Amino acid sequence: SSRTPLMAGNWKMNLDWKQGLALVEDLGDALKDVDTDAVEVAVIPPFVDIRTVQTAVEAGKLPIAYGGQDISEHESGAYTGETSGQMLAALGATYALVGHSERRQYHAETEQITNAKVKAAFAAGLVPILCVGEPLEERKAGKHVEYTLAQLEGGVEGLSAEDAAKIVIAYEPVWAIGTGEVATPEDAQEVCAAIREALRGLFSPEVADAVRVLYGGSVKSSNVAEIMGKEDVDGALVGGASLKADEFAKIAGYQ
Ligand code: G2H
Repeated sequence: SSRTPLMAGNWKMNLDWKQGLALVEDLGDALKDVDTDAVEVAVIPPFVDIRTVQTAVEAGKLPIAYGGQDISEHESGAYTGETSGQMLAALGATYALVGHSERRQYHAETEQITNAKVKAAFAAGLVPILCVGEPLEERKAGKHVEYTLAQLEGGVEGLSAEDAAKIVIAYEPVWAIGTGEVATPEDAQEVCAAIREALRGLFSPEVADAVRVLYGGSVKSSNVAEIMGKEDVDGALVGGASLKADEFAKIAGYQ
């Protein structure tokens, strides 16, 4: 396809600024062998590490994009603890992660909130990476596609086709996150294809063709190639395995 693969490393709540700096330096070296024109590489660090990433990128030491793990649905003002899209954009960020299952689970993020955050990201000139995916019970009940598509529809509601064509969707089955349990490539393909098909109906064939759909959940260098071999999987959202420079560079260079 004409979609450039995206390998995004979600550091989650790991690495203080010194550890973040060390990883940024290691990553600069480790990525030297990776063709970063053929695959887009991004990191999604804690907010306190973003300035470090920006500095390395601006110095030409790190050929990657970056983003925030969350974004406020509000523009600015009295929202203690929140980070606005404008603040992320001013740091040179490209992406904002929205609706990660850990946010949905521990911070009660509803579809209404993820939709507001998706819109806040676009309003600030950022690209939202909207995470969707089913818990184990839905998978066992055979309702995983239905459940995931409901999250997708809620998250993209009211978007223009122009914005929708830029969004990134990350399919992360909750039972495969940080558990070492990886969805099979066929599982990933089934839902990623269903997401693309849904986008066709919600927007247009052009939007469906343009949107990158990532898989996330225990992706490692040893399993990334077979997952990436699937037609509708356009990249990976990588958690644990993105905290080591060599491992993340191997994932990015899966080709
Ligand atoms: C899923 C993923 C990255 P991990 O949350 O967002 O994490 O690769 O550790 O399962």
